[in-house]
Amino acid sequence: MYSAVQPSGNLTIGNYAGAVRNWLAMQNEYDCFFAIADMHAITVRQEPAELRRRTVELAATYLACGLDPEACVLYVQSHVPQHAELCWVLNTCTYVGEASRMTQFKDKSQKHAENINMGLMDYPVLMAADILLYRADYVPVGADQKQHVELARDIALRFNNRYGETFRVPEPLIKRDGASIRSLQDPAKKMSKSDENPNAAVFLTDDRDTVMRKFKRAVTDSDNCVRASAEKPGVTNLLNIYAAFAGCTVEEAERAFEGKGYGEFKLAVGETVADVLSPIQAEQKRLLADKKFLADALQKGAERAYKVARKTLDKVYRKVGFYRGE
Ligand code: ATP
Ligand code: LTN
Repeated sequence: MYSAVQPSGNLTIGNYAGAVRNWLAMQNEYDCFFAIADMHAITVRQEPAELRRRTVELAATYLACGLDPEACVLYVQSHVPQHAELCWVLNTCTYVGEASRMTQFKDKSQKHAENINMGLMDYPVLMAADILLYRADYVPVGADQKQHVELARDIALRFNNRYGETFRVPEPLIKRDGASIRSLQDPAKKMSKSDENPNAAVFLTDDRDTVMRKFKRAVTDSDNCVRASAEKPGVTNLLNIYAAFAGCTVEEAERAFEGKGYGEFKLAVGETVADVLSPIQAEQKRLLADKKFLADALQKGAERAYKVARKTLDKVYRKVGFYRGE
């Protein structure tokens, strides 16, 4: 199992509901690799000191959410050089046409029109390298990353056809509930940690008052009936969030709020989210006070990742015909 998050900002409840939450149950069942994708993060401009700080903070968040560095391999992508090396080889098995058709590339090109760099287009190929290096069968992600995992599958199949059986062909694992949390200010957009409107996203670091305020201001509609439907994207989003954080289904949440108004519903969503966040925040704070522990844990993670990555890359280099000395 392989997944990653970019240290491009504070984690949102979207990242938690769509990704990290689902990893917790899996860490004891599968061989799991979870990375901090700092090489992906620099495809949009990052302030170097901030990127460094966010990388450690993300490690602390992973642990605070309940990932156990003994049970899974937790590491920073740039600590393992094979990611960039495999990406180069996979670039030669990826067509410019398919990379430029990726939805995220098109979205980010629009959002960062002044900086459409090669890395932005190469993003899914680096992601394929991440996944294929560890021979992952499953990739638990939010719905927005499905297209990228599918591209990784195509690249793996293409390489295997050209050079002989080398890679496992991965599958995306996308939970129905919580896979696509929307912006609280514009449900047409996904909630994103790099949204410029601070009220659009609830961050794992937001205190109770901030969480309550953001939900209170969340966009809904005027009919005051708590039901999920395509015509009510704002309320549907809040129901999804409630279900993900209360640990129930959307149908159960609808039943719980039958006959109740939006005011009461929004309060309950806020309380439920804040109740999940407060122990995570306390633990993150405790962990961040011990930088040495975090650095050691990440170094051990990188060593474990490196062993697997090196083996795969050696095999790839042999398959493509790179001279290895004998
Ligand atoms: P950025 O805004 O910097 O592009 P992001 O918030 O979209 O970042 P990523 O680092 O790209 O977050 O994603 C990390 C994981 O969280 C991925 O598995 C992704 O699918 C998931 N994810 C991101 N946003 C959401 C969301 N709104 N709902 C559910 N899952 C999400
Ligand atoms: N692009 C992913 C983060 C990511 C990832 C991965 C996810 C980088 N490498 C490998 C799954 C597998 C994102 O969530 N935006």
